Amino acid sequence: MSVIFSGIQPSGTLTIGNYLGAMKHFTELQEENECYFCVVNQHAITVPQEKKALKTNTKSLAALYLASGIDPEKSTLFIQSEVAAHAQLGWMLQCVSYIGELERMTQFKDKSSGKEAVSAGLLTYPPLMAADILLYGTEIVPVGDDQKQHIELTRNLAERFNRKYNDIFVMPEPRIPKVGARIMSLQDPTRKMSKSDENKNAFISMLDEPNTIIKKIKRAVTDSDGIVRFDKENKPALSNLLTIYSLCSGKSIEEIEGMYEGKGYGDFKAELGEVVAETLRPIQERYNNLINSEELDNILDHGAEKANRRANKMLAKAERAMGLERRKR
Ligand code: ATP
Ligand code: LTN
Repeated sequence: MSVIFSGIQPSGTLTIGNYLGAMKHFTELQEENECYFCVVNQHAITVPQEKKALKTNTKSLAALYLASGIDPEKSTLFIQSEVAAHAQLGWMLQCVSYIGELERMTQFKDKSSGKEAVSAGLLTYPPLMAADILLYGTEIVPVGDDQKQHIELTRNLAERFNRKYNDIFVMPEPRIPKVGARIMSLQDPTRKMSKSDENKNAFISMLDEPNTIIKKIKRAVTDSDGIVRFDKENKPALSNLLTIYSLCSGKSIEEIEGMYEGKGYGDFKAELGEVVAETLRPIQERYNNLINSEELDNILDHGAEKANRRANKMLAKAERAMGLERRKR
């Protein structure tokens, strides 16, 4: 039994990239482990968010966790801002971080490039993420490929803190899926699918209607040779669609290539649309039952209580180690 922690930002409606790269794997892990799943709303405000949308997206993400199979009896599901220890330890870890190492983070470079105003929070995002992870004694962090660098930094900060103050933090390991760790944009296969993409045709949202899904896949960019074959180098767009097909249907890539031998992209795309819509259908049904229910609020209240209890213990240890506590608690 290991301690597992992961977080997702409520910065829009989740895409099938978030689902196939991260969320889908959370439900498997909760059977055997002690799991914490978090809606990281304090991470979302590192870039401008509209107040009403942030509130809606926060609840919607919590409902999607549950709809995709997170069981509140087995896992702790909570909202980051409802557990103050995250911001508290986050600050302490900012003071252990160097500006240079934060400036080297790819996500910071991507999200700040070309922007006129960049918040200080966007730069100090990784120590807050490190706090999320380290507060629970986390051993495994299931994430998509893009988060590898942040987990490496978390390990460096934990090691630095342990060496300098006291050996209190557990070293976390990333768990990145072999297939689906980086689902690409449907409009530009060189960029990852992102829920904050301005072009809505670039991603499939987990709450898109079947017709929208089918349309978006029809419009997805391909290439001109008309052969359904996996070749990441030379056919990145087709390879991305094949990956999505395989993960949603449970069929192997070779099997799918065989099914479409001698057929064009039209048939392949139409059937892929159906397969994706069918994967999301039961999740959307459960989501619709949950989104306005009192049950959702009760689960989140209970989750925050459990997370606070656990996180405050590690926070007290860290404060003691740094000399921030006046009296022994
Ligand atoms: P944004 O698009 O707003 O920057 P994001 O989708 O990149 O957000 P999160 O919502 O916080 O970021 O990501 C949640 C999880 O989904 C993380 O584990 C991340 O690695 C994973 N993830 C994000 N995009 C993809 C993708 N295209 N393919 C696979 N996994 C992904
Ligand atoms: N940085 C992540 C979201 C995130 C996270 C976490 C993931 C915040 N805190 C803790 C795993 C563990 C992202 O942008 N996808």
